[in-house]
Amino acid sequence: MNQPVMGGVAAVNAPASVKHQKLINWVAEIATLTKPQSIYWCDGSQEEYDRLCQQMVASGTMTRLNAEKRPNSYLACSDPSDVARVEDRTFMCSAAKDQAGPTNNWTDPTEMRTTLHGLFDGCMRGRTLYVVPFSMGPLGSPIAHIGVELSDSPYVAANMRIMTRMGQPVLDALGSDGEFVPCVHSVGAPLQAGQKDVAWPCNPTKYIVHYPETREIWSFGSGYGGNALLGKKCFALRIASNMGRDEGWLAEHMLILGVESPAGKKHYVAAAFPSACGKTNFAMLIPPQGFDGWKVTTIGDDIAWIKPGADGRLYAINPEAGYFGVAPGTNEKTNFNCMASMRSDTIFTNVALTDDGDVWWEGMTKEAPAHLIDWQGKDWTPDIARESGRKAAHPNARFTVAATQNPVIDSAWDDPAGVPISAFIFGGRRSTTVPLVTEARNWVEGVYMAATMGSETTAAAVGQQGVVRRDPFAMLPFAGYNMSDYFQHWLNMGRKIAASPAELPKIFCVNWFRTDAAGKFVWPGFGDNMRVLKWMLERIEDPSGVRVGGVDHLFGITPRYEDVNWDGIEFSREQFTTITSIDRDAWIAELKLHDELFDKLQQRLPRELLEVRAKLEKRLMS
Ligand code: O2Y
Ligand code: MN
Repeated sequence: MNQPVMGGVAAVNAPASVKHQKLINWVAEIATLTKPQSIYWCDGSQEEYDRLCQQMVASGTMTRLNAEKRPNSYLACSDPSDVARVEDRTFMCSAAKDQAGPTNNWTDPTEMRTTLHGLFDGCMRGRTLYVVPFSMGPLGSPIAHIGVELSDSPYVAANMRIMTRMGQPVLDALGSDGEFVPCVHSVGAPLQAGQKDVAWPCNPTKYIVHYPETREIWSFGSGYGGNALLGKKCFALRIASNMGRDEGWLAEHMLILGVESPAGKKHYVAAAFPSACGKTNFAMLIPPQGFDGWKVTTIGDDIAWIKPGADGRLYAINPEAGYFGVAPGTNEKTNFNCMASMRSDTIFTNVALTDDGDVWWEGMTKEAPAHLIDWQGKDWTPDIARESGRKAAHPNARFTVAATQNPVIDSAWDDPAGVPISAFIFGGRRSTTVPLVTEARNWVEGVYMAATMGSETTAAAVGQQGVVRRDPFAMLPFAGYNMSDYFQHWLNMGRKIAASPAELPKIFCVNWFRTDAAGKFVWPGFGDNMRVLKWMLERIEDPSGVRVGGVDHLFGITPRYEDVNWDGIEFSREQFTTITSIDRDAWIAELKLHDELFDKLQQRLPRELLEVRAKLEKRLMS
């Protein structure tokens, strides 16, 4: 229930069940600064979610989709200026600049607090402040952590209910003195008395700010995705990576999947890929023909929190409870399970509306509908698209859907203990140079592979296309502290596991994107990635390579043609050579690119990685 304004400041009026005085005081403090019209504490119920969505339909923020086509689903279209994460406006405000390191934007925290105080003063006027208590990970899990987001956006409150465990159970878990990460969010669009609201309020001035020492997040000006749903990139990666470094665990930009053989042998792997490399597709992979009895199941599609267990092994949870995936390109062939997940109870953002009240995006069907309303509310036809190049859906259009709607959700996805990780996979988009799959010879060489990971830029990103950018561990925009120290943390974690009775997880590097002389992808990808996964699993089960072999080359071990299962596909030895060969000249050039990254990171770079670099060069030159 909204609370009345008292003496110019909205009454905090926390529910009687809230016993956490520090939380109540903090809500009062932020309300005094931001001056909302009312304060609403979210309980996370279905009734509340339905009510918020109905309110947004009435205000024009959302359109309810045809209940027969897409039950209980909505379309929200953002302001055209507010469509993606704003990396250049994202700051890690550590006390010292070198704590943030050369890959993060940094501003002195005192200076930033002054700037933000000015922006947040009165920024929620005329709006409701939603108190959104959320848990990243199963409530009560030793791997999970709690946050509270104060936001003036009902779109954020509704999305947070899908993306996290949100509401009253979290307040109950907090009790009177539980720890939480405070997250303050405003769209930065106060309303004067009588002023009519717009469908998607936001502000051209944007700040996504993290204070790593005090574990705080402040976000101003955007209502979109990673900028506004603060549990995701801001907490689960940037702040959590700081927590992980200090407490001895890992917060990673990784999907987690389970893979089970017909004999019932099951392993979990965590995989890191930069954007536009098919992470959600890999997390929901359907094994191809010839793999009868093999099962792939999803724990998570984007983020992994990984802590050492009492037995020394690494245990992972998906801190999220939903998927905020890219819609364009998703279809029944590329990701059947994802399409099945969003048949109902989904919030779509920036896709197109069909004439019969459903949604559509580029790549959803072979043929586009004859008429649509595009994501900017304009008429769209295939002819208009041909003439103007205008897309029906924004390339970064999204769906928000609960993980429980995924038909291949793993039975342990919500297990507070997490799942044991047998291997890490790192991948990028490379048309040349990097083989289909390589197993690292040891942990340090695996960390080197991940640290020097590169990916070719695509049309999805601003700037030149086809240029190789380094994206260490796929964490370039998300590592919340100095990247060199992050590498050191991975090396330290390996040392710790090696000193325990547990087996070190294997590390693999993959590249689904090698092309032939005509520039065409050689590897079919999607479900056929199962062939690579199977080889990895066999290597995990048989580390000495007695039963399943490979060739030892410059930077690791790659399967021979006969080491891969080719049932159900025609894929020649020559094709296999095209995607696994090591070109000496290309690798000499590649090492120079590694040097560019290392030069940027300079003196804090771990010595072990420079030693691997030197060894690689020696092998190349011999
Ligand atoms: O544009 C946004 O705000 C979404 S970014 C995102 C969303 C889901 C999963 N991954 C990402 C990403 O940028 O890595
Ligand atoms: Mn991501």
